[in-house]
Amino acid sequence: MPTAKRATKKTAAKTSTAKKATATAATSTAASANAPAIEPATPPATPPQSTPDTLGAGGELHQGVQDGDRMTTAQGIPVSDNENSLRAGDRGPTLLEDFAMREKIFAFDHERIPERVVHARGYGAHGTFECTKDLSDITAAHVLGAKGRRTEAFVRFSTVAGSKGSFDLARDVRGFAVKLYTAEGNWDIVGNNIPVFFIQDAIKFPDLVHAVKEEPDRAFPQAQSAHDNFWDFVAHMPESTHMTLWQMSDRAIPRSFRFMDGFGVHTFRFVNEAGESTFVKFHWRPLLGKQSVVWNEAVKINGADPDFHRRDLWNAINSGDLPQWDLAVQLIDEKTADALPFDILDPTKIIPEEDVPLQVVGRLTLDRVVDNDFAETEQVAFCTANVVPGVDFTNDPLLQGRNFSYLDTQLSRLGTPNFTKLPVNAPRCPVAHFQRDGQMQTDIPSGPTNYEPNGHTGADRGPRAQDASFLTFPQEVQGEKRRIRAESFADHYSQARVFWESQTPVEQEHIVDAYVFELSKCVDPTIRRDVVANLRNVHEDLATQVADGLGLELPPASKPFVPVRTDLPPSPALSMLASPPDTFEGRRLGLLVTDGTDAAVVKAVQKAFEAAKATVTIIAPKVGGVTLSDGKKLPADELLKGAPSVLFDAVAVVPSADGAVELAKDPAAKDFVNDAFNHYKFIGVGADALPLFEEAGVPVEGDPASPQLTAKSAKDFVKAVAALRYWDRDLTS
Ligand code: HDD
Repeated sequence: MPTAKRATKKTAAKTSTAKKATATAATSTAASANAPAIEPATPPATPPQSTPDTLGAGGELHQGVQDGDRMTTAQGIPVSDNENSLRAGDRGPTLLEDFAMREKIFAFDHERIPERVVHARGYGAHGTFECTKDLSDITAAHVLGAKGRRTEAFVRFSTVAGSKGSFDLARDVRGFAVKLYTAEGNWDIVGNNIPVFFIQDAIKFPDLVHAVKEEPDRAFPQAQSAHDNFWDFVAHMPESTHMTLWQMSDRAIPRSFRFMDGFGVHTFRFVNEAGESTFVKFHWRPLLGKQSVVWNEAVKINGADPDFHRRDLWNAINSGDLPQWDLAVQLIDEKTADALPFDILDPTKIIPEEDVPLQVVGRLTLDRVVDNDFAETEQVAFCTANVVPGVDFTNDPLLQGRNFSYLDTQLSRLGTPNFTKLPVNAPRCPVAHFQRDGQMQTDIPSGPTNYEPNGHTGADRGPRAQDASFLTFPQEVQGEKRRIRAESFADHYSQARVFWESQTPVEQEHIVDAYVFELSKCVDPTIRRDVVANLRNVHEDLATQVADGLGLELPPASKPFVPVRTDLPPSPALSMLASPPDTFEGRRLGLLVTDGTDAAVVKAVQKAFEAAKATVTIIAPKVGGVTLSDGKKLPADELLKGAPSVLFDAVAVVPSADGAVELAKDPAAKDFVNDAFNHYKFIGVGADALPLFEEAGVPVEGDPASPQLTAKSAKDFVKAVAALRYWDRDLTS
């Protein structure tokens, strides 16, 4: 822990010293860039000499890289010139002796570490978890042991398939990994925004990931599942059917990390102080509700702002609009588990909320962006095996495999078992163990005793008292050693059917469209046929509509291992649109203005949306802004050409009469209103805006979600946009 503490202190001091270092470098640059001599006019002061009693300048150990007030090499040697390498003569060869240049390029050459084999593209933030319900009767976990107890947290969101530089709005599962730095060690809940998984056994994970990532011979498609390998795998793995339905739903194209669920996926175990166990499923539920984009929007967002999700999180946290999730648990005793129609160890199944209700036990608030993306977000290392006393595993075969995989992968990514010393990974409680050495050991454990038991380090250095330690739940285990899949895992379609039946017609249409799009990208037509053959076991309506969309003759259904259950009731909780957020809080309005726009309207809209805790982005034909009707200048946040309507949750178009005529000639303005309309968004139509809508062919007149926007109606407009989309808009008219 000393490492973490030191690092935190330095972070505070960092900003000012970093600025100073930059200023120093800039001065020397100005002095030396055009000058023939390599020596700066004023040589830097000689550093104090180390004596046997001191370490470096102040006798302190320095580990920060921006601590000093002048530029040095990593060895601490003051650098005289950061512009010119050391040469023999002013036009002569560069000398190998130039240790400063060689060290700088050496460090640069090694700046990158291997990206995560999955979830490479991610974005992290710090936060706090607060226990809102004392759960000590169910679990000994300290973090949940007292209402109001607060615990430091770090969260990393991610896409799965794309590389680190891919775009944010891929149709993909989102990772939702939470690290809780509890008083009893780090607890990681390494989850996704979808509550089930593609496969039941970890041994299939490499196959799944190989199939979904770019095809190995051609290295494309990148960050997309719409290709032969993925759907070929799916067609041959009926257990993936349930998850692919979720993946084809709008859950896989979230509007923002802030508006999506998180799930622990597996069934875990809580164990209380008396040693009693309860099965548990973890759910993170966004306080601002769930929201997704539509596919056509996702495609365009990826072009307009590939960093849409990370920018959203960064802006929200920095503007004090702190994202929050409730942690809810489903608690299941052995008897309830036995009565469920599915095996709770099977990660391709959910437990419907209607059967086992959710209980909220805590709240997560993200309140701080990272100081450094590499040091924190890239180097953070999660592991499903990081559990604390009171939390334990089940025999879910996917979870068991994961427990091995995460620790293992950190070695190839971070290069050393000492990754636990990195500030973002270090526990915030004292640690005491006898693990020593290894690459990049930053601690200097003193004394000769590196073993236990011993007679020197005292009782507190040995294993802690049993009751305060992690005790594995003593579940009885017996059976023959065999490679076998339990019969209770054999039903691959019934819950997929429940999911389909629980969606609203709009959501079902989106699922069908997604299957049609993805399968249309498969070059081998047998893959389309085989996938649709599986879908016939889910629901005939789904299979028929997908086949129709593909222009495919309906193939015979594939043979399920066990009969599909058609008697299971729908679960309304599975639909996002059945219980929409009904708030515009945390969302963004794009307000398109021109010279001469009515100042009163702008003011009223800004006021109304601010009161609704939403953001208004001013968009204008020129980023310098516009002059409003009252003669005042209004700076723009965005240039119209750089801010298509896909970047906003709702738009308002309030040009002056002359401005509307100009906008009507501008393709960017026409796209702006066309897309907003086609993406079912609410559109506030200014009194003089109609020429633009007419020229763009957007029939806003009579459209209930495109009301006239005046200074007086701004408050009504902000209420209306809380519906987020007007799905009943008839796009054929
Ligand atoms: Fe995994 C990363 C979530 C199955 C092996 N996984 C990773 C991350 C998340 C998940 C959120 C990113 C963590 C971060 O932000 O650093 N993974 C899941 C979920 C799964 C799942 C919810 C199923 C329920 N994963 C899974 C299996 C295996 C892995 C079955 C291997 C047997 N996952 C990994 C990994 C990664 C990883 C290769 C890549 C980078 C890392 O771990 O640290 O070990």
